[in-house]
Amino acid sequence: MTKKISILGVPMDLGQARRGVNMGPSAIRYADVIERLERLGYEVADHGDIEIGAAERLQDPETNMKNLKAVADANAILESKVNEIVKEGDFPLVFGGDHSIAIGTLAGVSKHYSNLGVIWYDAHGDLNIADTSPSGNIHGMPLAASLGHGHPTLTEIGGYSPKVKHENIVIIGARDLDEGEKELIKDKGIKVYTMHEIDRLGMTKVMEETISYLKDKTDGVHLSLDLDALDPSDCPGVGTPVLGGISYRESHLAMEMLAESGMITSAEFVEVNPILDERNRTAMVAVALMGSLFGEKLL
Ligand code: 6HN
Ligand code: MN
Ligand code: MN
Ligand code: MN
Repeated sequence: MTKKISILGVPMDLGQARRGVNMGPSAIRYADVIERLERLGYEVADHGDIEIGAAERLQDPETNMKNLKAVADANAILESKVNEIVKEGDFPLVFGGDHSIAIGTLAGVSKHYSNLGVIWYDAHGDLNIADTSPSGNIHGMPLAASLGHGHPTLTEIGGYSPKVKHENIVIIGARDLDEGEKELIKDKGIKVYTMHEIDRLGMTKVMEETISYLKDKTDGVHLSLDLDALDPSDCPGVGTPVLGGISYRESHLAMEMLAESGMITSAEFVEVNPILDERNRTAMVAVALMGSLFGEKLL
């Protein structure tokens, strides 16, 4: 991993319905992320927050998506900022905001790799398109959009599509998938470790398999970590909590194994909503996981 980390905050809350997730980047900074990473020997540059437009009053009648234009505009800006960071040779570390921002992060990163891998650590698949979405919320669509599925306003951000191939992604922690998402997973043979596999195999095996699945066929790997992958008892501050999630300890182990693999080239931590949280706990978990991802050791 490079020794320079560039942080970008994306106070996006237009990809879903619960206000407060726009304060995620502040909550993560308040949990002393910069100090934590600096202690590990990194040079950390905080590029501040991207500006997010206003919510649209009406759901787009044609597409059934909420705030399509504002979400797309912010993601286009995010794409160019992330692109610059990668060009500089720095490690892009993005703080959300809701998960719709993964569209822009991946658009900015993927043009620098011919075979980008993605680890999608999430209770959800985020594989909806407007037609399969039960909510019209774009935060349920970013992985589909990055694979080239859905509305061109989302798939074409950065001017190219797709950003990632179906065989280069691994979803970890899934336990709430919509029907259309399940079909896409089966149809394309997408690699998914649901909670069932995590219980059955244990996190060690899941991460060993994930790392060897991606290692030889990718030239970079992006980690997109939605805090709702973790159990709500560890991370209550998320907009779409789902019971029966990955524990804090298992997540630490997963991050430590990714650190050892040396394969992660960019990362984002999303869906931290301090309004729904208990004493900033979810942001603190996010920062602790970042510590492990960047090589923190207990001894
Ligand atoms: N997230 N599958 C549901 C939907 O509305 O499409 C939930 C999506 C949650 C998205 O947590 O990033
Ligand atoms: Mn998500
Ligand atoms: Mn590419
Ligand atoms: Mn989720």
